[in-house]
Amino acid sequence: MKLYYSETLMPRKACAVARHLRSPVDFVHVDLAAGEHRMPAYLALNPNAKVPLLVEDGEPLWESNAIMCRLAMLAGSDLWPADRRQADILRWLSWDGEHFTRHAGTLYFEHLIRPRLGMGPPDGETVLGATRGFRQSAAILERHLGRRDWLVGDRPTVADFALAVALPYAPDARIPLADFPAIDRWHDRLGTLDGWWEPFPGRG
Ligand SMILES: N[C@@H](CCC(=O)N[C@@H](CS)C(=O)NCC(=O)O)C(=O)O
Repeated sequence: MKLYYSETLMPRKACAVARHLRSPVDFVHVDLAAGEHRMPAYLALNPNAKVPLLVEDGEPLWESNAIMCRLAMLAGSDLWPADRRQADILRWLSWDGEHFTRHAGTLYFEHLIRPRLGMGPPDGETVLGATRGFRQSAAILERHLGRRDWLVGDRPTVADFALAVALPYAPDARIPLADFPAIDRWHDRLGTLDGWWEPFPGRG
């Protein structure tokens, strides 16, 4: 099984879960700056030209959330529990893509990726809109986490790995966490899990 990744946000979810579960994957680094994700051989596996990508028995699976779930299924892990909690997890994953990590991801892109790719300084309007959007969605998450340790049930699931994915970059990405102490504490809890802080394999 091969897990194609780069050291960026969405692959971080799949890599952290793979490391956490000690999944038997071969990590394959994709150099986005060199355009490796736009090569015909890669496009044949993922026509979206994006990472991450999991290839299992020759079958490609793209989308980071689907990959986390598949890795958990293969490991028989409760990160993707085989019961009604799945609907709740899907609720948070869907919400995350539209709200929380959508805005946090924009701040990550503006402050970290733009400079890395030589695309110039962050766009002020975009940063303003994303900061406002982040605060609105963070307020909802803050209320939810004020009453519990994990997003769904009493154990971590793929939903926690997904929603918190931008938080390790919060200081540099100027993600305003200081006003959201329950989110901050939840992120500290995630930090105690194997794989969270070192999701990517060393590349010698
Ligand atoms: N919805 C996809 C998004 C994947 C994605 O946007 N990946 C970025 C890296 S974080 C990428 O491959 N960017 C390369 C490009 O757009 O050229 C997922 O969650 O897997």
